[in-house]
Amino acid sequence: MKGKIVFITGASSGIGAGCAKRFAREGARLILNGRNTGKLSELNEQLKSEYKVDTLLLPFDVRDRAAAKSALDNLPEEWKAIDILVNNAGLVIGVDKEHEGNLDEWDIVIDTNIKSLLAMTRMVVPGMVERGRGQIINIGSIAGDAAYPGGSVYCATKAAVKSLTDGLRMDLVNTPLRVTLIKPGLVETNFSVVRFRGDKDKADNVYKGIHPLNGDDIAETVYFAASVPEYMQIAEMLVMPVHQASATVTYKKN
Ligand code: NDP
Ligand code: 8X3
Repeated sequence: MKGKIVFITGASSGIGAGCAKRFAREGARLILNGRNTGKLSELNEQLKSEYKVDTLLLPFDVRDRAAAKSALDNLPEEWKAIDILVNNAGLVIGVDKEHEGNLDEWDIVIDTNIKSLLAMTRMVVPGMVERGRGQIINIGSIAGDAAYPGGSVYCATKAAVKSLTDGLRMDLVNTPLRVTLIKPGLVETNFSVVRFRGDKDKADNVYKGIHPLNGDDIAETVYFAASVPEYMQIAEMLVMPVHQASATVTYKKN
């Protein structure tokens, strides 16, 4: 892993930040994306002091195609040969019923989780094909396996991530590139705070009575998928807390 260039979208928080730390520990070089430049800088300082890692902060909104293209086209020469793309930036807003929710909020969710992931893939993967090496690791979700009430749009976006991942793996089958889908279950990050539009109590309630995973746990699985021998391809991993069996079946102690 030493010296490999890993590009992580949504690295300013949760799973993305966990991935940054995990790859930093192994001496990778990191391109870190997110919108919140304050949080990215904080993470960067931590990475520099703990792991003496080589980093490049690339703050842009992944939905902004022009900003993304400009950032990637203008990468300094020594950062261009991206080895691993972690398509992690994603979110959901609300738990509204499909016939009652806010279309503008759902545009944000669909644009971030599907269209931006596709755009990043389209912009980064051709270079990997040219160089004859690379891996794309998409962060899907258990929510992509089956819809649940109040989650249909988010679930649909993560089902789309599964299809995009499977299709890409097929399209790249005659290349040395690897394509991985990680599907986390309950992970305590900022995800639920965003889902409940900043209501921390409601967000905390999601994880009451159960020991959820954290961003570092998922980072471990991402790193595992990246570190197996090159002839081996981890296609898909579903990762849950012990007391979770599906998106809707959990055992919570009072
Ligand atoms: P967090 O809210 O902690 O992190 C989300 C990250 O995505 C942040 O770094 C945020 O950065 C970034 N992001 C969101 N929108 C944009 C954007 N438009 N442009 C650039 N970056 C963006 O949540 P998680 O770490 O939990 O979420 C990471 C991924 O994991 C998501 O795809 C989510 O769907 C998925 N997931 C999460 C689960 C969970 O239970 N937590 C379970 C299954 C999957 P910033 O705000 O700085 O832009
Ligand atoms: C997030 C997990 O169960 O809230 O992807 O949909 S869940």
